[in-house]
Amino acid sequence: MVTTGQDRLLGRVLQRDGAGYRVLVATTEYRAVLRGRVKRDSDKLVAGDIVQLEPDAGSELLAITGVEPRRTLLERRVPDGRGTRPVAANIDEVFVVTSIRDPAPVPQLLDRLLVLAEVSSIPAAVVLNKVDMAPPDALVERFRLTGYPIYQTSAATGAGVEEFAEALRRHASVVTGASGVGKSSLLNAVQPGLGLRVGAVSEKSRRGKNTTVSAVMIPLARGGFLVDTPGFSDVGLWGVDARELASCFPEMRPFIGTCRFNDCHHQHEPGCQVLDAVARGEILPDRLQSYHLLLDEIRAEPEEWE
Ligand SMILES: Nc1nc2c(ncn2[C@@H]2O[C@H](COP(=O)(O)OP(=O)(O)OP(=O)(O)O)[C@@H](O)[C@H]2O)c(=O)[nH]1
Ligand SMILES: [Mg+2]
Ligand SMILES: [Zn+2]
Repeated sequence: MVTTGQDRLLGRVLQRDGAGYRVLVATTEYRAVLRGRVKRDSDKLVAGDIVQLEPDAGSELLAITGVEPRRTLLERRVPDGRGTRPVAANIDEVFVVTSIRDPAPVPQLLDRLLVLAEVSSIPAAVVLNKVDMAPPDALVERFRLTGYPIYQTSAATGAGVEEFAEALRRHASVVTGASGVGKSSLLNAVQPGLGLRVGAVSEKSRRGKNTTVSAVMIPLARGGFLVDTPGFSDVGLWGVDARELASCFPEMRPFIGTCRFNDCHHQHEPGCQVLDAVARGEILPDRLQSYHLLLDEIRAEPEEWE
């Protein structure tokens, strides 16, 4: 909640806007600019940040004089590089969105985005969009054992949009996923009149065209906030601890710590309970494969990154 404290005025950053920010105070939107000490940290402010504000003498703008500590931070990690780019702050739930077709789903990317949510300690859910184009069954099956909530939606027909909208209420959420999967379309379906730009999927490449270019937080009429993000398909996981990766796969968690070897990486070690669970059908081979790929990637990182 954004409140007026004793003599502190707090607002919520909706979006970066040129040199300033669109900031929401209660239900009124203002433009605000950084002033003084916080200016140094200016490029670090993101949608969802709660900022301290003061009237800016002689202008209609508000001055941002401080930033409240973040409850959570979703960061995009750039592959093949050390950089992280903050995407959204103070988020309660990450919705990883994929289309069933056009663009074709990339389960590996979904696993990456889910791991990213896990390492940020933010609960995640899966949204299977464009169910009007093809049956979602294979993807439903792929994520069934993870325990993540699965929403099946069509922004085109409205199917499943009500259930999705219900899940957004009362807290702050973000939609992530590749370009063209229908993130902005879904938001438009949840909140008619929003008018977010959507872009056709390229006929030639069958990929999205990066229509959304910056993260924007949208106050929802029914309560809650939703951040729309630009689609990205290159998600690195550098900096994630190899020993913690398995615990970012919820269906593996019950077996971690029960393997014969304490430092088991669940690859081909004897007495591995995770591998046994895969053999019993309690973990899908495809998810295990994702885990192995990400593990190799994390371990291949140069020392100096650690
Ligand atoms: N058939 C069908 N088309 C959809 C659906 N949702 C979105 N689309 C179409 O998919 C295309 C991409 O939609 P966007 O909402 O722009 O996708 P996005 O995920 O926001 O893409 P970026 O902003 O580039 O990350 C548009 O042509 C939409 O009309 C759906 O449920 N069914
Ligand atoms: Mg978009
Ligand atoms: Zn093991």
